[in-house]
Amino acid sequence: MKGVGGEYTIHLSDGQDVLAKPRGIFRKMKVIPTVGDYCEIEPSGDPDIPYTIVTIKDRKNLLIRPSVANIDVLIIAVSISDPQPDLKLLDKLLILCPKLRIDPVILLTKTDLAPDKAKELAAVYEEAGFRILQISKEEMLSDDVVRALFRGHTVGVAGQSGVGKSTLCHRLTGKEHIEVGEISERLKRGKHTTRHVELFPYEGGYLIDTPGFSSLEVDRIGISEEDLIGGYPELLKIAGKCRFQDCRHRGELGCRVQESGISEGRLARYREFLDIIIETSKRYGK
Ligand SMILES: Nc1nc2c(ncn2[C@@H]2O[C@H](COP(=O)(O)OP(=O)(O)OP(=O)(O)O)[C@@H](O)[C@H]2O)c(=O)[nH]1
Ligand SMILES: [Mg+2]
Ligand SMILES: [Zn+2]
Repeated sequence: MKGVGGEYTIHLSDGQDVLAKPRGIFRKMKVIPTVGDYCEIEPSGDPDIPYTIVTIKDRKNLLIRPSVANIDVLIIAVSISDPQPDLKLLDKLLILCPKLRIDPVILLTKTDLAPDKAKELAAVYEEAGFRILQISKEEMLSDDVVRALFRGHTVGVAGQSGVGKSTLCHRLTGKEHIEVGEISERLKRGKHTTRHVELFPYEGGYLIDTPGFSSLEVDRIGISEEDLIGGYPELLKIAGKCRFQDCRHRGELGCRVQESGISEGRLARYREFLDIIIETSKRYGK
């Protein structure tokens, strides 16, 4: 659940929390126990730290910053206003998710501030093939939606500063363990940040709220052309339909990208990302 100074809090299958230290072998193998890991423990004989982590299960995925393992679902929070939606960040996160075997769910927040704009944006991403949920000051996710989202899953909440990630976590759990910041007028960003990553048991799964998720270091994770297309279900639908088998949908002869129904904005961002990938692979010889 969390690790502070080499001591880890382990949430047992019976619901109990216990303290454990990793076996020395992990250090030799350069394996760092990470929040989100599934592990096995044994009694250590030390009354202060009564357990030893003896095995760590193979990970489904591992994020470096923030450091979390085995995320199943990523709620990507986007506010319709205050701050303005950063669709480039949204699309980047949507590209990243399939690469890391994470199910993305888009959460439109603050829809009370601009209901019409919210409907429009929701329609764009729904048509693209994503799951999109909406909340406002008055409206919260239904219990059924929440239960299905969390059951058996480790769920992270990502998004720009100030979109309402902490507010969501607070409304879900009713707990104040996660700070909510007023947006500072001068900096236009939230005031405080949680200092360490921590999981909270919730609805048969786990919830993570960490401010580090705002950028998720998307630019440092090597994205290939193949990964890129994974973030565009609408383009996957027309795969092989253009005149050229290897069409990149950048205005080639006989390109049928218009039939995909992709929005202008998403197509422009796709082409922008593609340019960067092509440029980078040229520079480093692939
Ligand atoms: N109008 C409106 N305001 C909201 C809503 N949800 C959150 N807010 C406000 O938005 C501000 C920022 O919310 P936070 O939950 O702190 O945002 P955050 O995403 O955790 O921000 P960081 O921790 O900086 O990454 C707070 O003042 C909230 O009261 C909403 O649905 N409608
Ligand atoms: Mg926050
Ligand atoms: Zn094409």
